[in-house]
Amino acid sequence: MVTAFSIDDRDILLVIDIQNDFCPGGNLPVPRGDEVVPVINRLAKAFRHVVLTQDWHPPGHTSFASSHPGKAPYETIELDYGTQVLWPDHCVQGTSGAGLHSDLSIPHAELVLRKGYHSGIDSYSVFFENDRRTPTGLTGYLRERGISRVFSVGLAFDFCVRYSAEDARRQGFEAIVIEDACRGIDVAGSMAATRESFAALGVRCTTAAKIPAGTIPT
Ligand code: VGL
Ligand code: ZN
Repeated sequence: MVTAFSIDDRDILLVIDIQNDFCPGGNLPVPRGDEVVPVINRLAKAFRHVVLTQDWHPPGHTSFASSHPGKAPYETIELDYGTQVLWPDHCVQGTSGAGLHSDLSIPHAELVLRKGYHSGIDSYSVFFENDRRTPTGLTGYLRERGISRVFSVGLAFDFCVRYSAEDARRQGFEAIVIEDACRGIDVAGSMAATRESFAALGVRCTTAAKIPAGTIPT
């Protein structure tokens, strides 16, 4: 049994893409995506440092099936940087679908990081875009602030949470995913692939029960 984590100032909670479009009723709903909101609100009270992220696409983004005539959502396409899953239009900049879920309540969050704003590149990871070369700047932000452990939660487990946690690990942080504060999409075996990849890369999984209750903001 894993003992409870002790959370301190070198830890950060990365709250990934808790946006209306990824919740039931949105344009790219993750099944039961909204269920994680109260769990994340509670977890956030244990972390002095919290970063929120938003998927933030311009209209006509290359990840949208509608940008590729004859293609349907959830099909794949080959782009310069490799295979890309095509999605329904979602999280278009400035729309209500791109907004954070209205029940998310983390007033002490220190940064809201937007990603996916280059029209020709998708960005699942909050560290690097899908070309695997274009940085978002988050590595430098975390290093400069003395962070050593990155705890990830949010949507979707098998896309943005997966790629973010893996990149955190590759960038030299300890990476922990709080599984019951995530929900997945599961396209073509992506849930199983995520678990295998986490094991290979040293991304650890835990549950919200292993994070002691916190009282931040005090
Ligand atoms: C995501 C698909 C497309 C995510 C974002 O947040 O996991 N998935 N864009
Ligand atoms: Zn997206």
